Amino acid sequence: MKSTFECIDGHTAGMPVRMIVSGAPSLDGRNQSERRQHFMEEFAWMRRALMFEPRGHSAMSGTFIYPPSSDEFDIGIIFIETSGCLPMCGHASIGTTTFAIERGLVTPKTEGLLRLETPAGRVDVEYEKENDRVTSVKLINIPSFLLAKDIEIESPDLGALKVDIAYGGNFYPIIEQQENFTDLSEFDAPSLIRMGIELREQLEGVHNIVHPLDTSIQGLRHCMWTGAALDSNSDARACVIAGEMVDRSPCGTGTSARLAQRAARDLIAEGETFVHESFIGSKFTGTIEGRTKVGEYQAIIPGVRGAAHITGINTIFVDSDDPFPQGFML
Ligand code: PYC
Repeated sequence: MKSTFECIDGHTAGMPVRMIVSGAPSLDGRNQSERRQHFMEEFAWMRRALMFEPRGHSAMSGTFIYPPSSDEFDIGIIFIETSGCLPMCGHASIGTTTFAIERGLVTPKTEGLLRLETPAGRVDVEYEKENDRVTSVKLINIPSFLLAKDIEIESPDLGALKVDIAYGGNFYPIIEQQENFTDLSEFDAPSLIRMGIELREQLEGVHNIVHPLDTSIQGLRHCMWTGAALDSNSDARACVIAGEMVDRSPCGTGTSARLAQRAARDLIAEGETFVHESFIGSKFTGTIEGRTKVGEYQAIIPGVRGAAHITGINTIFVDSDDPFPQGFML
């Protein structure tokens, strides 16, 4: 038996996006959140086949696109990563919007605005075009909030640390520069990954990390180490550990979480920008688009602007004769 997937490959700020345009499984559910549950229960093999080696690699990330569940949206999305199915992914939303518009795969109701139905909720995406090229994309992300601040934790490598946890579509422990962690630039990527995984496990043991309005969103799959920007025009740098790899982009949901954290700490206001650099120096520009509440939490509506590029068209086969139909990870 052979399955065939037509894909558009590209990247957002250096982070891969593989948008699968044919071969998506039919999913049960009244919305993308329920469809995500069905996908995770029955189609994990498909995610592994398309993300893992030899068809993907340890930092691969992608999306399936679906007709939306109502007129309120233009397109439905399921996010797939090497680490699982995220409720929301910012860099993949920027990439998917760019690729779908450039390739004419979706006709938005309003030119310049694509309304995404993601498992975490509605995400409006404003895009700018020059001829056929989408040059800039701004996500108006889901309400984001600071869940907990100044959690004291003992890192086996670094000693005593203070950590905030914020939500921006996923939950992020954020380690700002402090006495025992002066800058992410002092560590290599493997050390940041190892320490990030350790810290996540420790925090999950001491803190209940659940979205107040959607209990299907819980736990920590990410971690954000911070540092001084490389470029004097940027505000700060972050190394986001997603699953077991480093996000090459500044991370859309991570940038949203950091904006929520900074807003809660009165470090940014509406009308100001926050230029966030990734581990490799690529950039997203964050803004505060509005304020709201999520359950008991004061929240913001984050804006995240970035750009994406198509690198190729890929037809992927998954053949049952292949010794690695579900791929592998080292
Ligand atoms: O951009 O939101 C994001 C993201 C999540 C994991 C990797 N990138």
